[in-house]
Amino acid sequence: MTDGFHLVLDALKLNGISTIYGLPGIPITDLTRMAQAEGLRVISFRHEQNAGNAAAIAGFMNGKPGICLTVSAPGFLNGLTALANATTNCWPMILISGSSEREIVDLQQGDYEEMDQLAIAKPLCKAAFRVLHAEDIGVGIARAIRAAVSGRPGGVYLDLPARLFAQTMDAAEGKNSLIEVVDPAPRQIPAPDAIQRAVDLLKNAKKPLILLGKGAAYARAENEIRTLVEKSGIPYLPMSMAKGILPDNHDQSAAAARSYVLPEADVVLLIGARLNWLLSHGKGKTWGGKDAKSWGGQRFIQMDISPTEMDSNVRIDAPVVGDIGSCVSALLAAMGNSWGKPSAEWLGAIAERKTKNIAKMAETLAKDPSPMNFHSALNVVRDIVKANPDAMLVNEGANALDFTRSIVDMYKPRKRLDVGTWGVMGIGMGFAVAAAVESGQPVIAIEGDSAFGFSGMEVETICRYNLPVCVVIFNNNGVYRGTDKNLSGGSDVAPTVFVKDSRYEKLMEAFGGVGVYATTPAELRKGMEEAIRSRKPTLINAIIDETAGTESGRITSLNPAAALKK
Ligand code: ADP
Ligand code: TPW
Repeated sequence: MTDGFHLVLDALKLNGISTIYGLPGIPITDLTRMAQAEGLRVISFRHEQNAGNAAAIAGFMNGKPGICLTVSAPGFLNGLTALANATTNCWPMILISGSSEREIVDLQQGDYEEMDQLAIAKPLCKAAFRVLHAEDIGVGIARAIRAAVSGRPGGVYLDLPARLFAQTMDAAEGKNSLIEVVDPAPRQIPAPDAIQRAVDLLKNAKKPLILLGKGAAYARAENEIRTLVEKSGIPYLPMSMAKGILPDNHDQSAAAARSYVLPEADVVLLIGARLNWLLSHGKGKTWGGKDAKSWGGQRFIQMDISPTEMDSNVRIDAPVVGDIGSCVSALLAAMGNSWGKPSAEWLGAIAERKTKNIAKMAETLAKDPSPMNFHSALNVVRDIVKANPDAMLVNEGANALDFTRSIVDMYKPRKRLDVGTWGVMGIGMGFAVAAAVESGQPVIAIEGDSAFGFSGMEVETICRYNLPVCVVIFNNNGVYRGTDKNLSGGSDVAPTVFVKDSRYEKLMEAFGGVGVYATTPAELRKGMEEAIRSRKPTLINAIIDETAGTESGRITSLNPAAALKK
């Protein structure tokens, strides 16, 4: 005989899933024990949101669903933020939660941790399923996997009521009921006429630009993209998590001339990037429009697996629907050797801005103020990442995020993991754990002090599994900075201000890791080098000038009060 517990685990294993991120309790404690016994790796967290974030980013890194396992109602809800975030970012993840007895939940009779979890999950994820009978476990898991990874990837909720686990069935029948999913994320080949439209636009472009998004990183299409970029000679801009698809020091990167190329480009090829708020919705002043809402005159080609993404913000003249690898390959085949290089005038103007901006940045980075500021600290991080291009970089905060993104070059794809489409705080330690577990590489987490607080307790998890994670907290005594004043003049500090000179490094020491208190770039460098060399869990409390940050980092203008000030 077999039972629900084992059928769930066997179905996961059959589909190549080897790690579960979760937090035990009724009704899934035994499932976590049995999972370990069956050879799965179970990474047990201190809060489900962090386990969920770990599963989500494992999905991004591997292109197969990361699994988060939680208890019912409150545990499920704690995991749900991560599930919604995974869906928003188009990352495949499956949140599996135990749930209470259906009959009692549906009559609202007050069961232990009673909640109609399936109904609550549905609007927040790509698909949601419940399995009531042991013989359906195979189908339930197959459907969850397909829903998570096919087409536009996303989060899937799988509801497993407590009673399911103890159901038994004949072992051979059970085995036969499981499904090994064949081709879970089928390639989607773009239509030839769609490619032709893209070719026509590109051939007539005077100032073409390629924009790479994290969908392109997810699609593992770096080889095709490199060929496209280099054969076409077209300058490109990487979105945050697309950094490293091509190395950031590539000649054709226009990142250092972003504010010049966006308004100037005439044809823009979007590859796995949405025209959402992060790209000013494809219009307005960023794009050369005359006011906040007007079109800048660009013609867009968009490569994306989701047909309904097209025209979501501005007109897409050449929609190319398919997986990125297939789309880029088809474009390359259609162009053959007929690429003419973009005009010397366009490339020259970009090069000129790049050179100027890079020189300006080098000057800023070379300064050594006391206390440290974001630049002098990031100058160190930049060197360390350059020397360790295989290391994973996790990044959250406001200023800590924006400055790291623009200063720290990435050299390989899918190494930079950050706050993504929502700009959500709290991904830090969950991402760091998964980054270490999934890659085996050292992890550097650059964290604002506020951002770190959302998941800080997972430093115990990092120590427990002895993960090679180096957390660097840019400590400027608060959210954005530490200098706000209470407008009432009362004795409470302002809402953005924390305890001054907090000793975050002692948190890591509390669990046996290494704590470093760094007030100079040299101390920061030494701490990071040692962390990478030793692979010991390390937390560096990097003291940053508390006046250094700006409100909301680069997105100050999104604060409603900014409109009042205009
Ligand atoms: P960024 O934030 O980097 O700009 P987005 O998350 O906005 O990127 O966009 C990613 C896009 O990539 C989504 O529209 C998604 O549908 C698309 N996408 C994800 N995976 C693939 C894939 N394998 N092939 C094609 N498009 C994909
Ligand atoms: C779940 C709002 C955006 S950035 C940030 C908050 C609270 C922290 C900024 O301070 P930090 O970084 O981390 O110290 P720095 O370098 O600027 O000093 N809750 C969630 N998500 C978001 N985005 C917020 C709140 C926010």
